[in-house]
Amino acid sequence: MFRLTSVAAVAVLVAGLGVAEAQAPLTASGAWVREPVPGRTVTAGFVVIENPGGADIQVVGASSDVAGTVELHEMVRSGDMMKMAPVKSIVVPAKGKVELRPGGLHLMLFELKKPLKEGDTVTLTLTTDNGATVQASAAVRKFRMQP
Ligand SMILES: [Cu+2]
Repeated sequence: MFRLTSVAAVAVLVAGLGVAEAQAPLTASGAWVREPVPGRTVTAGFVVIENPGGADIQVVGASSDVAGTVELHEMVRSGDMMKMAPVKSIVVPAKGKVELRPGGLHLMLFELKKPLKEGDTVTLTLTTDNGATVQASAAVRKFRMQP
């Protein structure tokens, strides 16, 4: 019994070290994509990215099975208007998270390969600065402004 426990403890320790050495993976949750305006081939995607590791991780790119190109975007103030602009990377802080949401950071999906309707599911893939990828299954939803 003692022996079994020790082996398990060592295995957990080794697995833990392995993850820390290679790279702490990001997790993606709550992903969704806005139903595009009919006839448009561009839309936005949102996801919460968490970094359980002890070092900051940069997301440097994104892709999707339904889009020709995906860019990382932010909203910036221009006079009294909010405009969106591409960003090179999004830093996910160690032991922290970044929330991509309407009005803030988001993914921009261009060259949609098919019309997307509420209820569809698409895949979003994020690429980190060390070449790792994390995938999220994103539900297509209509975006309704809060009253
Ligand atoms: Cu955008």
